[in-house]
Amino acid sequence: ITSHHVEALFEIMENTTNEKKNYFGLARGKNVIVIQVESIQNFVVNNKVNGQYITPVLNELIKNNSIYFSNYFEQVAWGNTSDCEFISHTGFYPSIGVYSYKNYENNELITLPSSLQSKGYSTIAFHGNYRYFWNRENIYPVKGIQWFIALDDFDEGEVIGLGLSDGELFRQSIDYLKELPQPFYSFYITVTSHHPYYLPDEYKELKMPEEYQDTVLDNYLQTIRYLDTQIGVFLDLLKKEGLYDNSIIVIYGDHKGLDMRDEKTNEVLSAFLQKPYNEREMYNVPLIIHLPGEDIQKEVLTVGGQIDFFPTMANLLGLPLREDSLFGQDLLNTNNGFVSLAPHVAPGSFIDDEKIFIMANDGIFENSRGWYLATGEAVDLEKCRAGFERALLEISLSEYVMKNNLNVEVNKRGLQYLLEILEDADGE
Ligand code: GP9
Repeated sequence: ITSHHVEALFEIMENTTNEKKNYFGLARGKNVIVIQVESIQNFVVNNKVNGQYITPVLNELIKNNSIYFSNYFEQVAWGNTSDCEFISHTGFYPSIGVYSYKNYENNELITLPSSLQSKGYSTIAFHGNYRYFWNRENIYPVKGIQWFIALDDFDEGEVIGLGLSDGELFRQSIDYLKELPQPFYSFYITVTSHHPYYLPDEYKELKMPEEYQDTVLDNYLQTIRYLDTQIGVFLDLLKKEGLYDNSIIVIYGDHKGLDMRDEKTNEVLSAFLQKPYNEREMYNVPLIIHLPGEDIQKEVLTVGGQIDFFPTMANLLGLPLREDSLFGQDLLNTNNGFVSLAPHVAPGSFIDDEKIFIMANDGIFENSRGWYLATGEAVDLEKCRAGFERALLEISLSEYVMKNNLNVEVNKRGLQYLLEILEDADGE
């Protein structure tokens, strides 16, 4: 990386930032409840199987007092679920070396939870698996999460698949929430919809058509429907305990559940969606921000990714953030989406509001694929070169900041600070 590259990046970023801040501070001072859902993809939202809605609770939520980001994309690398946490909380890319939660465990970080903590919030995370999974126990304090409630802290309860069932996780968490000083930031990592999507029969609510019975799609949709039902139960509990009205509830998907590279999965998904199951569908996860009491019902179509979560939330919560200190952008204040995709396996891939570009496995630009989102028509690859370069540059710069433990400085001084460092290096 040279200072010349960084300057070029600034130019692009400047053009993508709007001057006026819509929705700034709309949720200031509210409790924040974030549910990071295992493997949920956006195609399940407002979609039916055999005449039944897959996610009736989420669909209702979207219709009332919510902002729904329907063109939102996963950006995880080796750390999968934990990378989603890392990106969403920091506004930086995941490590493309060892997974971020290991690689950056000794860093100093400015994150969504730490920023809220410095404004007087209590911060807590709930996860129904072991505390050492993905090194969470060591990095959560670094990220400003004060209490981490993991499997051994919960009472013995229902276990499904990878850990405590989603229903049990939500139910048991209520006692902690009731005791927490408010406002609080409460972060949930669900696991029941984890591959291979095992669910006891008594919880299977969807009647699947014969052609999908016992396919991966059947199992997947059943666990997603279970999650949806449990979110409904959780919302009722929050209301009963008087915690709903003064909270915002945020729900998003961590990463894909169904891999298009698996032939059978691809076949069944393409049949179900009645169009080719490709990267556009696979990487698309939902983001819903539910704001009880706010007269708002909005679908954001701008393309965004997990890297945009921190700036978007910071705006809603009225947290002052330098616009030039992160790679993501506030999705409520831009019409110019850009998301770098698959940073570890196909770096340079990206999606913007017009097109998607997928870098070839052999790393040769000319062998890559790109198409227009509206028509599916192939795009001239030269039209993708600028986005490709931007994606690569953002990933390398982010890695540079994290490797050199510069996150706090960059948050304070902006990426301009990086430019100065690199200029010095160029001069040497
Ligand atoms: C376990 C859970 C699953 O802690 O977060 O992680 P994944 O295997 O999906 O990365």
